[in-house]
Amino acid sequence: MKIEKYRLESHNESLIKEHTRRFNFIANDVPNVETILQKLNYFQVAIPSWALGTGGTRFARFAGGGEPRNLEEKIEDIGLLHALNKSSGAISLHIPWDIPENASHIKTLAAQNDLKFDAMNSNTFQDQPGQKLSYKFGSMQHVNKDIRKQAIEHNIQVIKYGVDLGSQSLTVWLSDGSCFPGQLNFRKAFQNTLESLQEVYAALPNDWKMFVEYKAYEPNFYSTTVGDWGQSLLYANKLGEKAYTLVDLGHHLPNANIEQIVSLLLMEGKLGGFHFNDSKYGDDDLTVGSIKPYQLFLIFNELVEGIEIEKNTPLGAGAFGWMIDASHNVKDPLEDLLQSVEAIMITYTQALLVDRKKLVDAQNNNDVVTAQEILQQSFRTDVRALVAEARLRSGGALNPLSIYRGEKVRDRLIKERGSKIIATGL
Ligand SMILES: [Mn+2]
Repeated sequence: MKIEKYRLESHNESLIKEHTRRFNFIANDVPNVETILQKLNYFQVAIPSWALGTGGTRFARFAGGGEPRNLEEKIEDIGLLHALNKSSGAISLHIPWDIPENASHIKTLAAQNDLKFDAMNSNTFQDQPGQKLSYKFGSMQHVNKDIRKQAIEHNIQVIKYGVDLGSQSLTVWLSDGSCFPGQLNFRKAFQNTLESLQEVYAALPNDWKMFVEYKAYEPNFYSTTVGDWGQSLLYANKLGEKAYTLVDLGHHLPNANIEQIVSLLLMEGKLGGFHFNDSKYGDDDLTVGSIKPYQLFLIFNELVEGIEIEKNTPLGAGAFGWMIDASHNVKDPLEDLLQSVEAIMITYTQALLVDRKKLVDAQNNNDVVTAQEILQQSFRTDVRALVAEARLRSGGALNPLSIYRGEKVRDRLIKERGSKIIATGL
């Protein structure tokens, strides 16, 4: 479904007076407002095709109704989000949950919704119906060469789907590892995985990137074969210049200093992209910015410094894969995605406000207090009106969540698609 243009305009009209007052207030305080608005305009976050349905837990899944029944409807849902927030103009496909049977049709539909194809995601962490060999004991690390071959061929197939759609990157996340000491040989598992990744890497088109995503634990609870950023970086360095490390915010051990990891990966030119989510305990996949907004700010602060300042490239220039990777069982997934994208845009804006020159001076003078004040000054600035202004100028909604509810989008989707639909995904 679509929200009619005149409904969007009347929504904006109803809020414009209050918005203008708030925007003028903050705009007076912020140098380079126009540059910031342009950068916000440029920055797009991909929505994964599995995030449009209600997420499950190990125990149950409570579908919310009106979930997309196929890839076409998933694209329509993301198109709706993008029409409202103008910042989610990309889709990241998961294979085999969302195989594009007719690539040119899917490509056209995406273009009609102003969406690009971000990274393709392979899946060797599940057995699919009719699959010959099982991934129960791993995929690329497996002791059986035929199983490794099956995993390699799957990834090459995913690249082919991506080429047809105009995607330019492959994200490989492996659940490979072990649950008990002695179950596997760490070095053999690493070597097998490396050799498998090398074969996939060899099949990458020249203009493609490979993202190697790491995760500390789960579903394996003793060891993970791509367990942290060090291991991912080892693989990426051994693979070659088209291979990068991908950071998923939920994939670290508790209290890891993710901003420092980001900073060093950028220094090495090996940060490929990001999966945004938030967590309290583990890989909780909660809404971005809902638990640790200051951590998110510190990460964006490193991204802005390492990319915009050092390389003089806006974050949104297309060199990195930015994606939401969250999943919920208690929220309307579309509302959650609106919240997540909003949190990202707010945090990016706050990071743009950091007075870099003053920060460097404070660091060089060992002025710890001033350094902290500079960061917190930006983090504590209410930039919501700047984000809303950027959205307004791009033709989006002043308040996406409010118009989404006002237009009763979920009720309309349930009416159109039914209440018992379960979208493909976990
Ligand atoms: Mn992820």
